[in-house]
Amino acid sequence: MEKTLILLKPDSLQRGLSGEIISRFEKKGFKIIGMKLIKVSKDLAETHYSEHKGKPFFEDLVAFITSSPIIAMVIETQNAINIARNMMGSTNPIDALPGTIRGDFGISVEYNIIHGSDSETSAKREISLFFNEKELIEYSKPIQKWITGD
Ligand code: IDP
Ligand code: MG
Repeated sequence: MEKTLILLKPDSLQRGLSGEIISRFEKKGFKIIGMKLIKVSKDLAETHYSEHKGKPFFEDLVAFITSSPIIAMVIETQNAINIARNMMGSTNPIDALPGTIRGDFGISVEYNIIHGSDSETSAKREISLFFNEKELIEYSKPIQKWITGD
């Protein structure tokens, strides 16, 4: 099963949307294997978003993600990365379709609610930035066979 890192950004918690968003992933059939509330440090924010270093929005992005707590989670299913990205919607809520998380709740590209890894390589890198092995819990859910046949 594929794993992906999801961050519920500070605006999610400030706006009381975290339960709704977690619920969408649960209902879709993802298994939550790691979850925590954290205040992201500047170092972690800069490392996590290092691909954007030098871009005009980088400093504001780091300031935003460190401004208030986030919920970090690792969720798992078949094709988890692409399915989660589709559920999130386009980066800019202007382009995000209704029915997606950003399409339903977002207005601004800076305050766009959620992060999700965009490839297998970034999922591996990002999961290891936010979680150590002991914090990821493998367990079985009997309903799994009714979701994916596994
Ligand atoms: P993603 O979050 O959909 O993967 P990325 O391109 O990786 O999008 O950008 C990371 C985050 O940086 C976005 O979620 C968004 O909050 C912010 N961002 C991206 N592009 C812009 C921009 O042009 N202006 C301001 N913020 C941006
Ligand atoms: Mg990205």
